[in-house]
Amino acid sequence: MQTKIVKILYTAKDYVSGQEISNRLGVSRQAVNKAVKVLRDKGFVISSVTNKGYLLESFPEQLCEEAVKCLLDTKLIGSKIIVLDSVTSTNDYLKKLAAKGAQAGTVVVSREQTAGKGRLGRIWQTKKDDGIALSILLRPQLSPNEIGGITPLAGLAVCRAINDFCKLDSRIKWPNDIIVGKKKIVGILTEMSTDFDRVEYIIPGIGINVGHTTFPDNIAYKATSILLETGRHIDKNKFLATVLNYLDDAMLQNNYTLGGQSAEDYQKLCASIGRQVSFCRGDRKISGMAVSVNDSGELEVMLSNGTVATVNSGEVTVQGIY
Ligand code: BT5
Repeated sequence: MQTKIVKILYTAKDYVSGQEISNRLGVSRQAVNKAVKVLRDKGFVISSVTNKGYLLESFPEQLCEEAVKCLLDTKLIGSKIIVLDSVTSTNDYLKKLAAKGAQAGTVVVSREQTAGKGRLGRIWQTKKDDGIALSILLRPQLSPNEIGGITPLAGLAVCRAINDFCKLDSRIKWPNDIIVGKKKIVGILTEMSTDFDRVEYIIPGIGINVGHTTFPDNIAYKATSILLETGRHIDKNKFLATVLNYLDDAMLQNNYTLGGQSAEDYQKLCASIGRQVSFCRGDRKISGMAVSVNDSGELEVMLSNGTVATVNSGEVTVQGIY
């Protein structure tokens, strides 16, 4: 009911009487008063004037389920949203829910992670309230060898959400970083569980640097945040809703696979393409020019002998970035 009240007040953009809300929701005036009180406790600023009713003045500063839900325009992602104050890792938390049968589209978002994970056992740092850590549960009808598009599609969606909402020119550093200039603003870690030849679930986990003004010494040279890049504090709830809207669109419109228009769009936003890159094959370090990303999400690199190498995982260093 609280989400519905927020939606009514947000769409009205004017006073709405308690009676009208109770009629529209088929609940008592008392129930409406009670729900408004809960919303105020959560940080919504809702003014009330006798004979006029309620007016939504502003959303909470902190992430809040009702605020995000009211702004969602999705078919799947965000069907359920769990907002946590603190968690070890949103991916780990959601993996446990997924194993117990949680529905596709469930989103876990946390104000803080105490053991945020990067790839290959690395650490992702999420400073309380400065970062947004989120994980999304997907259950696509794909076989494990068809899921290569999920991370690029997630990157494409988040990159567009940042550029649209924050008016930034962020780009994708293949395969899973989003950068502004030469610094990382988003990291993505996709984890999955498979059952023989079927994907049971797949969880893209996304860490976004929002309000950091500083970073620990070991990453300060290569990390940035929305606040550092724009000089502005953003409305986190509106921003998160934008991210989820873009993710829903990217996953469903492309049936979770990269190809056609989405592959073209990815290439355009991919900062690695057209640059000298290096990667490892066994003990050898190989260098070449990144020329494209194929529909499986692999990076194609033109070597000096004219052959094209396909890189599907591991570390790629992009000259001039990090
Ligand atoms: C990633 O790994 O970039 C994936 C990060 C995924 C984080 C999300 S948050 C929600 C979900 N729950 C989780 O537990 N994880 C996911 P990788 O490409 O391996 O990069 C990790 C490296 O990035 C670290 O070794 C640091 O050098 C650097 N790093 C760590 N925290 C950072 C930050 N906040 N901003 C920029 N760089 C960071």
